Amino acid sequence: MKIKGIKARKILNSKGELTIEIEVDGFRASIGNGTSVGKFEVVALPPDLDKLVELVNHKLNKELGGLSINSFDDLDKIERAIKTIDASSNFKEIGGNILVNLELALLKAASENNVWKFLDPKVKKMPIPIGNIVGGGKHSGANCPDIQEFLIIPKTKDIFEAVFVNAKFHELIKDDIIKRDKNFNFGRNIEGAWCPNLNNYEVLDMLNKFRERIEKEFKVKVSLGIDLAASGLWNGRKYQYRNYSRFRQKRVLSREDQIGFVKKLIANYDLKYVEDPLQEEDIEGFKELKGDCMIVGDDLIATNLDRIRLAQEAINGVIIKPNQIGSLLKAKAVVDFAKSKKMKIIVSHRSGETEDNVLAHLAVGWEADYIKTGIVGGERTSKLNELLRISENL
Ligand code: 2PG
Ligand code: MG
Repeated sequence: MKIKGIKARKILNSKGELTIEIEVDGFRASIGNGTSVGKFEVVALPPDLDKLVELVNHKLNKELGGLSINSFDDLDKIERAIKTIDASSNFKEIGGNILVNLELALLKAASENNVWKFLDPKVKKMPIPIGNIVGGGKHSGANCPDIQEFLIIPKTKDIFEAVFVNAKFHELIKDDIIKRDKNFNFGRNIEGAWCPNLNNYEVLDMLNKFRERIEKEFKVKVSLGIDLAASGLWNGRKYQYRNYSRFRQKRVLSREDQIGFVKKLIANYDLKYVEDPLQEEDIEGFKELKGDCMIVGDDLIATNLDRIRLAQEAINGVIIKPNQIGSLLKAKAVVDFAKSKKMKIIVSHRSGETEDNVLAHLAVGWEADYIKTGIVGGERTSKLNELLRISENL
């Protein structure tokens, strides 16, 4: 396809913040923004959004208009042109979200909304959704647990079953939360996960017990996982907890204590997935945790090929968030490298999302093992529902 027109507009994300969507020949794309943003990420959006809209509508529209995009690799033409506008290493002038949204809109236009097929028409498997059941950390209020995400992974290859079991787990556990937290008002955090006034252990105990009920009722095994988003707990020297093992019990852990704490959680709760257990610079610490449990790098890697090369011995799973690096080509290079090292691929949303469902297409087209897309709320279910639609064609 030949680009006829590129347009940008300000829209709202799920947190009510302004973000920018890009439209190419009538096809729109917008990817999310983070709340717990890692230090190795590029700038998502520079502060002056009006200036960005202007830049896209005039300069980019003029310079890129007429270019042909007929394959994923053709995005290179776009990335080279962008470099002449913003040559900084962290895209501080133009922002990672603008670049990724532009590329996604181009892929939508080139494929008439069949992005997954455009990426790889021969894909054979669907990514399994990881459900975010209970939340804490930076995604929730101060009386919630310190761990950012308490996750479940249904052990099934049937995508409908996986989506359904995650949703049922989230819906039915509400009654158990009410029993444990008398002040619970059905509060949900920015990703739709419940955020009760409970400490980290209480939540894990509850999930562990509850999963037995779900496994029996729906005949699907369910694994537990967590995203500690530990850079958010790190003050530069220690890890700071506010609801450690009792509600409102403050606790400070050294690096060694944190490693011991995570090892205990993995053993005691049979965790199969642990994301960012340590702060984003501690590659050596991640190595100490590697074992049977999947140890996943999010802030640690920031979808950056140099970072994953450095940390390749330290993790066996990697989060892919295209706006962390501001380039679909670079994100794909991380996917390819991770696959060559037999790591698991988890394509992930951000905590501030839009209703765009294109993330589901990336996860399918890149044959990711898992997709993280929260749990409920239109901006989360839009991706899950799109997975169900895509699966009809596989
Ligand atoms: C994470 C993400 C998504 P954020 O830490 O994995 O859940 O959060 O988008 O706030 O970085
Ligand atoms: Mg994370």
